[in-house]
Amino acid sequence: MKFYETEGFPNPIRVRVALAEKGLLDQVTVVPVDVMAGEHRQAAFLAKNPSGAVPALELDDGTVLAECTAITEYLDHASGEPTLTGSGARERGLIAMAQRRAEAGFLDAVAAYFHHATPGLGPELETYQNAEWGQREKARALETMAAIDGWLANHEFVAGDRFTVADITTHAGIVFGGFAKLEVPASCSNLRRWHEAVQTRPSLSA
Ligand SMILES: N[C@@H](CCC(=O)N[C@@H](CS)C(=O)NCC(=O)O)C(=O)O
Repeated sequence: MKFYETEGFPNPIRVRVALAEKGLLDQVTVVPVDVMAGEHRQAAFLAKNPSGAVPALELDDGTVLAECTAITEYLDHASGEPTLTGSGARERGLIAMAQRRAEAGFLDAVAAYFHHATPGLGPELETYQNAEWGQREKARALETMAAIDGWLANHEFVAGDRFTVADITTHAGIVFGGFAKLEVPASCSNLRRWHEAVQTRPSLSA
């Protein structure tokens, strides 16, 4: 498999963590994509992923998967028992709910703040900005951090009692917060404690 990524960027990190959790890192060839040089918007990459975003995963039969949740779903079912996306109807539903809330309300909201209300990736790449919307998304990200903090008051992990795709998405939100200079507030002590703990997992330092 080919893993198209930009090292250190939040969304590729989601797939890198999923690959490590599933023990599949040694089965991918990493293909670096130079986002800062605009490579993701050039024809060769758009032919792989018309969304013009990293990451993408090209399977050995040529199929290209994009969108981290879809890639994680594939990896989770491609190798052994599903662990990251749950097993059984109830657990799968709960994990998908937590994942989506963390993605839309936190990770994507931080991304919108970064791209619209800060210099983002710079004038060459940020061709449309709407600062007012970016600020609204910043507020949404802070609200969602508080919500996740509440979930973590009762559970060890974001979607319950085991590490799942919802934890990966939340970790990526915090990584993106680093790009946007939007830290987890001190009031979110559960979220901070959780993040310190999950960072000790080998998959997060892979
Ligand atoms: N929803 C997509 C988001 C992908 C995404 O936005 N990736 C960022 C890197 S973290 C990107 O390619 N940005 C390029 C740009 O903003 O021009 C996913 O789950 O993969």
